[in-house]
Amino acid sequence: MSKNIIFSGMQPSGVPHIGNYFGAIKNWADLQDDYNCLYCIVDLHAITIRQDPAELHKNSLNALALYIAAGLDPDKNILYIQSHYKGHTELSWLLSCFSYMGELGRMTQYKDKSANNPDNINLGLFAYPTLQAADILLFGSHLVPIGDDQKQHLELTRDIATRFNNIYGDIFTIPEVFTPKTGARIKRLSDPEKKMSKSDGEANYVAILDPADVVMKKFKRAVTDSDTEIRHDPENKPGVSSLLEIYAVATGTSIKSAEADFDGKQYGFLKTTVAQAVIDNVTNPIQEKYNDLIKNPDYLHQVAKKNAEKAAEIGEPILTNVKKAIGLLL
Ligand code: AQP
Repeated sequence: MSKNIIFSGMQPSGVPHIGNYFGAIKNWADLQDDYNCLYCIVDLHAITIRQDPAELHKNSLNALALYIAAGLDPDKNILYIQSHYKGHTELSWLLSCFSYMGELGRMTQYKDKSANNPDNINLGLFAYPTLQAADILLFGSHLVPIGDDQKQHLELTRDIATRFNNIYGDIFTIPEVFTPKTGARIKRLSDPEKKMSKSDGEANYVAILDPADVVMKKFKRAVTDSDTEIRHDPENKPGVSSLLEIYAVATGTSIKSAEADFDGKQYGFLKTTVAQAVIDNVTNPIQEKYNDLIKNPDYLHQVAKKNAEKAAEIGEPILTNVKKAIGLLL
């Protein structure tokens, strides 16, 4: 029996951070043996915010190297760049005729990114969730592993697919969401009320490619509170709780046992221990492999090309079914 399909992606809008890793990439690696997985670098999503061309170009190939360095096997998974397979934009247009202005306008990400970029509230930013729906539905995906912030978009994908199926029959698979129990929303160290985000600038996030001393420095500056007790209480102690969560996901322990490890300890010790856990278990091992891979851009281009072809092999029959159902002349 063939395996169920997973689709997920990440924007090459900056160097990925530990939120992207714990919320998404780490879980992708954990799921790769049990599913047929497409893990995409969603460059078309990234350009909904103005990107520097040279940076975007560099970040796209670097993201591919990072996927592999983080444990995604390029022979087992379909690792590719979104713009290399035209099926994404083609299905996105078709689905835009089944996406309502009202529902797109209600998306939190649209509201946040519009507020942060008032001079560039473009159509692509508004239609971002329709392109995301196309990414997912194009491959008959069963499961979509994402961080918390993308749950609302996944709900919308399900609504669009259901709406389409109600009109034309069972064309789309309705995907399920997968979010990790811990690590689905890693907070900014400087402001633990907000989620860590690539677009906040590197000073505000712990990048997977930050050298060990930089990771340590960023954690040492983490905002905590004026109390002294180390316990998990997100409402009253967001900074300390966030550090405990990062420690738990970085070491593979539960929040309860993370709390026990720091019982009676001081905040300074908590910060440096969490930093060291991230360095030892995440950033250092990934960087070691990444630094090798990035020396060989030809190999990375080959992986991207071959895998975009594999994606098209899965996507084309589904795209054809959609066009037939709508009544386009083929
Ligand atoms: N802080 C986070 N904690 C846990 N998961 C997170 N993700 C993002 N931030 C966190 C998850 O990472 C995957 C890839 O995200 P993305 O690059 O497609 O876009 P995003 O969600 O908008 O992430 P960023 O870092 O905030 O990017 P920018 O600033 O460019 O918009 C997704 O599964 C996401 O949930």
